[in-house]
Amino acid sequence: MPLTWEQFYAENPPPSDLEQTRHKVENFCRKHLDHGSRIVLITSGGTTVPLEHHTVRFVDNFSAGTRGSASAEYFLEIGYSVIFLYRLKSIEPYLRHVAGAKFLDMLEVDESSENPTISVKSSEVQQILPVLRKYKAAQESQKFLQVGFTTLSDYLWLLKTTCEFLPSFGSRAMLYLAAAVSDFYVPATQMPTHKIQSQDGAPTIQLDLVPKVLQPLVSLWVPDAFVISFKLETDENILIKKARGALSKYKHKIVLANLMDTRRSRVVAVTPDDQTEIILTEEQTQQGLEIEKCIVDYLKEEHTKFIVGSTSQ
Ligand code: PAZ
Repeated sequence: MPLTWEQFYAENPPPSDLEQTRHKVENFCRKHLDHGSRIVLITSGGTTVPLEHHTVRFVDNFSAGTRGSASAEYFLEIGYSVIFLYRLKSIEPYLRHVAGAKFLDMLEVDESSENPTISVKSSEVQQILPVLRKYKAAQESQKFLQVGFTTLSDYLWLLKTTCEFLPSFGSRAMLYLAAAVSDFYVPATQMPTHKIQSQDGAPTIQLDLVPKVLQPLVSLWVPDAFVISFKLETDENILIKKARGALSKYKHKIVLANLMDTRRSRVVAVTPDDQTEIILTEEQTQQGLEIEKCIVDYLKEEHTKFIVGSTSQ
């Protein structure tokens, strides 16, 4: 029998710094509530499932955090306050444009004086400047809060904790659940304390089902919010059926359905009585447009209708 979500939280301890994070999220939400702004909680990247308490090995998934980090930039651009719940060391907003070894190639050193100076090569300024401007604007607006996780259990604790502060935004809160969250895990009670030893032979690892926290999230934690989940599949034949199944089970607003191979160019927004294809053409990609911009523009409109509908009731 899979655990209920309550049992999962009872059996898996929170991250050690949960209270500090709770404090940060509370302050952030309080600050932006005053200004009546919309807020979005974005989850991004994949969770790990440790195989040992002193973790050397873990089960991971492919998600790089591109969807979440690009979307965060676009939500900030249109005025949302953004809580970015992301897998540590996955792709981050703004940094994603300059990450990697190429960044060092963009710099030059002047060692002609006693105090060497470092500057951006003039040939690179046009690439860095727009990103830097957007990053600085996000920092100055103080509308961007990053909260990091690594394991599945930390993710679920941080998600629940963040949700404590969203109900005061009512329908102005959006949840954009793009993280790839493991469906399976090794319960703490069945995990060895120390590194699994090869001399003991090939291990048999039994994975249990993770309870679906989308259910309490929608019905209990943030009942008035505009909740969007993602559905990833590799088989086109089951994609929309699975998205519809999730909508009817959890009763949230939209499932953004995508296939792994085409996720950068096609997402289907499935609602209870409709579906809208969001497609990026080859030409648009070449012009530098990202599908996340189209997704965020679409969601902004849908969120507006939702807020209007909620306040007129
Ligand atoms: O992080 P990424 O850009 O590499 O991938 C994004 C994604 C495919 C993880 C996301 O669009 C998604 O579908 N998330 C939900 C996955 C799921 O079905 O649990």
